[in-house]
Amino acid sequence: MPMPAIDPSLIPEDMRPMIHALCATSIRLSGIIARGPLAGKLGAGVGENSDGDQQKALDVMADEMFEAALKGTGVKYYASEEQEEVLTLDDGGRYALATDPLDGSSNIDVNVTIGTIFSIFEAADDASASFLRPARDQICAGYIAYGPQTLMAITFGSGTMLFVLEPETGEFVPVEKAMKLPEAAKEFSINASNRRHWTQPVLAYVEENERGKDGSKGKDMNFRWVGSLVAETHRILTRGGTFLYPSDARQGYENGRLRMVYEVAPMAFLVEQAGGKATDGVKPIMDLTAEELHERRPFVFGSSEEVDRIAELHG
Ligand code: AFP
Repeated sequence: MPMPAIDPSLIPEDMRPMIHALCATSIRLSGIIARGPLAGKLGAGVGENSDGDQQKALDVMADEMFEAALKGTGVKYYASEEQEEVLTLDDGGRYALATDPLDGSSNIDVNVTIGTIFSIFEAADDASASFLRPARDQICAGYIAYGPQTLMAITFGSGTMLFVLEPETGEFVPVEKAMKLPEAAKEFSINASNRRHWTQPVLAYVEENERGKDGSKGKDMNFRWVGSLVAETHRILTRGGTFLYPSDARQGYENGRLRMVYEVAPMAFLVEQAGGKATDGVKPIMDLTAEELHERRPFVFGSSEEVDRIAELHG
């Protein structure tokens, strides 16, 4: 598989095998996903992950594919939503990679965009020290979206780049060298079925948006909820907006639903690198440190004006 068409000067020399393995595997995965039911029962429940979430066949398949492909590419520690413990792939490796290999799995059987999310650190002395550290220590983060296009957004800390898979050649072609997340939003995203469980500041923000021009917002806002973090993030990076998966009063949702290490932190890095903001409602995600590998974290991100307003409402 040819190297993705990415400006080599943007990738530290010895990160290339790892990035190539991620690209090559995601291209294979894209082909499987595009076949849907012709590739088998990809959305069938096959077990539970560390947190009791149901695992789908494609979750497990994707995890196995990435784990196998990353061996020998410089990855010392591999952490996955689908595996309780961190794996040591190469003792002499330089990097620690955390991934949600298949995000949005409730959408597998209904042909809605799903994705892979990854976060990369320099490996520390042990597995815990490699991942349980400030999100600002990340040296790379990205997602691959399996949708009408297969595309990859990636940052090495010098802006968020966007690549689109050219199916004819099997290469990721660069289309944006520095994505810019618009400061103003016209859309907001939250799972509205949880309204009765929200905290007061979240409810106040949503109601402000719903009142639109008739209220203090002074403009109407549109509403979107895909149920796939990668799809929402890509839309917001592209045309602005706000995403909220806050803590709520449901059992187990004291810290929302999204996982700090391999969902929240990498998306926060990509968003900040594109000029947006990402918080836990108040504090910048990039300043926060995970205490446990699979911990959840309330997550708000998007257009800076909106993220600031949400922090203001939290007083
Ligand atoms: P699944 O991978 O279990 O479908 O979860 C997807 C996700 O983590 C994230 O991609 C969505 O934004 C969020 O969950 C949707 O959560 P709700 O189903 O509670 O709306």
